[in-house]
Amino acid sequence: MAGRPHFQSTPWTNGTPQVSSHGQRQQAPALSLPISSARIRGPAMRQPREVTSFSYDNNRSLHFDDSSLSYFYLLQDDVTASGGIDLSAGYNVFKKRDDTIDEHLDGLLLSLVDLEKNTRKKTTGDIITWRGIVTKLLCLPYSRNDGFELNAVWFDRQLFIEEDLPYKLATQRLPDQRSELMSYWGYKFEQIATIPRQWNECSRQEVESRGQKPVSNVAQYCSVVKTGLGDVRMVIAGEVDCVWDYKPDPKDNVDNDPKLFDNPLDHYVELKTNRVIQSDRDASTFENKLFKVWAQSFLLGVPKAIIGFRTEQGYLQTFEEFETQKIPGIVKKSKYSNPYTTWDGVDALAFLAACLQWLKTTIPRAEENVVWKIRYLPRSDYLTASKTDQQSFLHPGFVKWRGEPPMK
Ligand code: 0WD
Ligand code: CA
Repeated sequence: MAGRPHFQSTPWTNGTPQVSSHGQRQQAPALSLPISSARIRGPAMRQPREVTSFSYDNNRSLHFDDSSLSYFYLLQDDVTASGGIDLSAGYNVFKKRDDTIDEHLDGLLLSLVDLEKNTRKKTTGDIITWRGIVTKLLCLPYSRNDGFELNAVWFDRQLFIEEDLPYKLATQRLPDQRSELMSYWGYKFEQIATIPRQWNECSRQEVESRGQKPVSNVAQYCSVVKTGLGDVRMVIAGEVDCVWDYKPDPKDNVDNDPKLFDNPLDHYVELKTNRVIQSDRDASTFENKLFKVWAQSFLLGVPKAIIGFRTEQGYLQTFEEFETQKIPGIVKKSKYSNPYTTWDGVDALAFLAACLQWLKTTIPRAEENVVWKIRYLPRSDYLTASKTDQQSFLHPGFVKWRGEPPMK
């Protein structure tokens, strides 16, 4: 599959008339990417590689270490014996992060400053962003109902992309009580399925009382990964829920020999909850969700997802492991897959490759510090790019660091 990307003949840009899916000619907006046809088939993939990691503590302070990394610990017997673990427990004392605070790319950029101070090397890559943003782009061909806006800026010959939080806040559906509770179940599951250090380093008390403390989504552990698709190299950071067993210490690790290298990414696990599957409809909904789990985990090189299945009332009944690389096949083969929304991982990646290439080549790289807006309007077929007069959103500490002579 790897090798020279094949460019689809459909041009992407500059008001070129596009043939819509109905065969009618439509005028594309300026600087736009047609989502239904933009593809680079069989793009070369780079194996994701962790370059650093960082943690937010329970007060949302940043630490350039693995202090908020969790370890998976959940026994099926414990789940079964309890007759179902109540995931609503402690909802009234949930410590929820204020998601109206705009953090831009701050955690990621400051972790790069820390890394680069230590290595004395600039972190290479064309695009630097959060994993969640790339997940949105990867899923876009199959996920057309929600609009979004991104801000993008070239700086120091790299393209930085963030989500526009004011747009997100202004357009997101106000969560009703039930969806607030359901999202709490996800965090509660993370809490009861993990411990703060390896099992043999935790006291029995810490292990057994892990479900008693208030749930918080303030602390997070993030991995920063170099990866790439087609001609575009990326540095992406994403939250990692836990490790399966342990995280290899880079100091003890051999990374110049692939046979001896204990890759930290191989140990990571994504946690999710889903309702227990009782009907074809449940199965079809679950398979759509699995595809998003695949997209999210695949981008960061997370090999495993563990899904906690809960009842309609939020009682955890069981959990199951899914290997990330097997998910597209599972969804494709399943007789439950909804014929109207057949996901295709290969096609989604072909779109992402075209999309990244479009971003890299459309936003003028000579115009450093000019903020561009990337827009997707709900149900439209285009991603558009336009120039703004907004101020750059890059953290001043990062800008200052990159401006210092030793980095050049
Ligand atoms: O442009 C920005 N300012 C963005 C910042 C866009 C996307 C994410 N972020 C932030 C997140 O708050 C987080 O600190 O980046 C960091 C890493 O995020 P990510 O891994 O790129 O985000 P994503 O892949 O969308 O989500 C992963 C997890 C979620 O878990 P589930 O199981 O639902 O995928 O990150 C958490 C959430 O647990 N998360 C959040 N938690 C609280 N508030 C938020 C949020 N706004 N967004 C993601
Ligand atoms: Ca999760």
